[in-house]
Amino acid sequence: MDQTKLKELGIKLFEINAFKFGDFKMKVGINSPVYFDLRVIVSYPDVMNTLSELLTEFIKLIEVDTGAHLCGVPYTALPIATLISIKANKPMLIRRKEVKTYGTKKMIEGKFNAGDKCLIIEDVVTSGSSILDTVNDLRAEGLAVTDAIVVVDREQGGARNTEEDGVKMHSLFTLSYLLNVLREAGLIEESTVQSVAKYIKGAQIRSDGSFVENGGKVINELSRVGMTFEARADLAKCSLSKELMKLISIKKSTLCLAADLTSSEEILKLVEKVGPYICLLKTHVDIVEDFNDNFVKSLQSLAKKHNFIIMEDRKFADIGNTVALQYASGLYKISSWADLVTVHAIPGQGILKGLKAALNDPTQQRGVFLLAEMSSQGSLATSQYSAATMKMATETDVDFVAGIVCQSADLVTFPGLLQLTPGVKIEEGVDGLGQKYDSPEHVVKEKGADVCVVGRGILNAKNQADTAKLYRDRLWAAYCERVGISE
Ligand code: 5BU
Repeated sequence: MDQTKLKELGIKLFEINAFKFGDFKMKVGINSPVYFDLRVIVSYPDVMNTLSELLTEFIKLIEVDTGAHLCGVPYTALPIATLISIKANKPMLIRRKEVKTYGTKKMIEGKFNAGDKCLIIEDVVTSGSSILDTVNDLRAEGLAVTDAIVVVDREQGGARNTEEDGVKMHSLFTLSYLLNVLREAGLIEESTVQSVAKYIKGAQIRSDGSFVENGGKVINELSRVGMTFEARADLAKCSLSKELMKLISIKKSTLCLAADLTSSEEILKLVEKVGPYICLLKTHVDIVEDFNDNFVKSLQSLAKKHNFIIMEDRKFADIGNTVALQYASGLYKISSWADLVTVHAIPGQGILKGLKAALNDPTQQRGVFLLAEMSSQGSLATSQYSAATMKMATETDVDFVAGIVCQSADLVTFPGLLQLTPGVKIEEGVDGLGQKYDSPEHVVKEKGADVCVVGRGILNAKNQADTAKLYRDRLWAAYCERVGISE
C-alpha cells in the first residue's frame, strides 16, 4: 500500500471537512470530540477517485475473498462502492434503505443467486450496526457475507461487534492512524490526539447498545428514554421494532389506535379517518361480529395507504402447541395478516417458540409484544413477574420480540425494544370497569411510554380525526421534550 498516498488522502479528507474535531452530539446521544461526515466527498471527484483507487488496491492487497458481488451500505458508501465496482470489474448489489410499508417489496436490487458471496463496503464504522443491518438483508436473500471493507474504523467496538456476527471488518484508516497523520503534519495539537484517544477508550459500544468502559466495566450510558427513535432503530434486533421505530420517526407519531368496535365497516371507516395520525393499529378481531377475509384485506390496504403497522391484541397465553394453532389457524388466521401480536409471558419461553413455529413463510416479518404489566386496577403482575418477563424478552428469541407492554419507565432499558403503554386519555381517571388512565404527557415523560394506546379517548370523540391528531401532537411533543430535540 502506498503510505504516502494514504497519508495524503487522510489529510485531504480533513481539509474538506470530512472529519472535524470539537464537541459533537452523536446519534446515540453522547458527545464525541471527533465527527466524521464522508457525504461531503461527492463534491470532490478527485477525492472520490483517489479513495476508490486506494480501496480497490487495498482489497487486492489483503487478499480477501471478494466473492461475486459488492454492496455498499446506504447511502454514503453507495458512490464509493460504484467506483470500486467499475475499477475492480465486479458487479454490484443495492440494498434499499427506505421503510418497508408492506411485506414483499424487494430489498436487494441487482442480479444474484442464493449462495453467492457479497463483500460489504462502508464509509465510517462506530458500533457496526449499519453494516449488520445490510448484512441481515443480504443474508435474508440467501447471500453469503463474511467480510466488510470500511474507509474509517472509529475503533469503538465495530470490528468486534461485526465479528460476533461472522463479518470480518477490514479498514483502510483507523481513527488512531488519522490522528497520527494529522499530528505529524502539524494540523492538530497533541492535546486533541490525547482527548480523542481517551474518549475512544472510554466509549466502546457493544452490539446491545451498552458501553464498555476502559477497565471492562459495562455502563448503560445509552438510556432508552433519552434516545431518539432514529438512533434506537439501529440497535433493534427484531425487524418489526426497527421498522416501527423508523416509521415513527417519519410520521412523527407514537399513537396506537385501539379500534375496539364490533362492526367491520365501522372499523374501516374509523381507520380511514385516523390512519394518517397513527403508527400502529391495534385490533381485537374476536369482537368483530362480521369478521371476514375482505375485512383484513381492507385493513392491510389501509395500512399500506397510510403507512402504519397492524397489531392483533390477542394476548396469547397457552402452551406452545396450542398458540401455534391459535396463531395460524381457526377463523382468524392471525399470523397471515397481523404484523404484531400481544403475548402473555406466563407459560414461559415455549409460547414464543410455539408462535415462531407457526410461521412457515420466512419472508413474512412478524413480531410480538410481551405483556409485563397491565393497566387495570389490581393487576396481579408482581415486580418479580415483570422482571422475569423482561428476562424472557432479552435473553432468547430477541429477533421476535419487538417490545414490552408495561406501565413503568424502568422496566425496559434496552433501547432496541419498544415500550407500549395502554391506559391513555386526556381526561385522567378510571372507567367503570377498572381501566386506569393517565394523560399523554404523563405516560410519555413519567411512565416512559414509547407507543401509546388510545381507544375510547378517540372512539368516543365527536371528531375522531381531529382528536387523533391532537393525541398524536401531544404525544410527539412530550417525546421531543423527553429526548431533548425540537419538534
Ligand atoms: P381504551 O379504550 O383506551 O381504554 O382501550 C385500551 C385498549 O388497550 C383496549 O383495547 C385494551 O384491550 C388494551 N389494553 C389495556 O387497556 N390495558 C392493558 O394492560 C393491555 C391492553 Br395489555
